[in-house]
Amino acid sequence: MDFQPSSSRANDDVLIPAGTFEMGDSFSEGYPSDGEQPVHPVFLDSFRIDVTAVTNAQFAEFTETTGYRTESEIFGSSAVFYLAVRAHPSDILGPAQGAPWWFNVRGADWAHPSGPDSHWSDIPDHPVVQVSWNDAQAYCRWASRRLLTEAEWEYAARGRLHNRRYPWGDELLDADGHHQCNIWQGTFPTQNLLDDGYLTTSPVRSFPPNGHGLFEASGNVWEWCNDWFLPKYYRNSPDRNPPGPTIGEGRVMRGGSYLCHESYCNRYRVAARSANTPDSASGNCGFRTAGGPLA
Ligand SMILES: [Ca+2]
Repeated sequence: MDFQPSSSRANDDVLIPAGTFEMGDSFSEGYPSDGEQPVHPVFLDSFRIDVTAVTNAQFAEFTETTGYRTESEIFGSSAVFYLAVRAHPSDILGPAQGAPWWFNVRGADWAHPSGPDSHWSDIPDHPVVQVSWNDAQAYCRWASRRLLTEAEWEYAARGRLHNRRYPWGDELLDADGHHQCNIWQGTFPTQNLLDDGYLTTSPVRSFPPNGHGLFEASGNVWEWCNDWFLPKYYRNSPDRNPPGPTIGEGRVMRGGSYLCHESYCNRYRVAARSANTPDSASGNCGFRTAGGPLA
């Protein structure tokens, strides 16, 4: 299901026209602690958005041009899903506390996304992962781009649809039974049936685009947004170009990943929210960029 060849240069992007949408979970399916409600109208000025997440090839151009070292490279290790690890056993430093399906792997970084025995050049058209929010900001500065606000992300991901569950509608499968995004099928985290074809990342443009032409807005990898994360933000956020809270501990992540499953993390829905600290990186989080002034 490859729709177009992906570019190793600057991303293709599309203009999202100004408009108003209903932001939030109108199905009451989110985890209450995530703060997906109340649903509230938001007006946004127009902006541009990448049609795909930033790829390994694009991130490689950034690091080769600038010499930039990501935070995982400086730390010397990063989080890899246990079934994806490609490393000598001595480089597996142990499971993450509270999430034993994540192994902290020495030598895992954006260029070695599954550990030292993996390399980005084998998967140049996959989204870059093992990048922190700070790394994503560094890329954006180099590319004269910026991260999306959380409201921009949701507005674009909805693809001209209103109050729907996913970027393409309300059902996970299309009329022919095909998967529309890369998530987890089976029993998390032990058995992945691979019905959608992928255990971990898929190439960008592997699944049909939404109504704005955005690929993989749902599933595949989480995408960093610019905002601080505050679960109660929707209760009194601005109704025009909300910039996110002024303070926080984590930065917003959107879209869910190949590890999402209804039983464990149903955050592949378009209203779903999550966050991580800005220096964190993992094998299932990347980003896409925006153009135009930040709200
Ligand atoms: Ca999958």
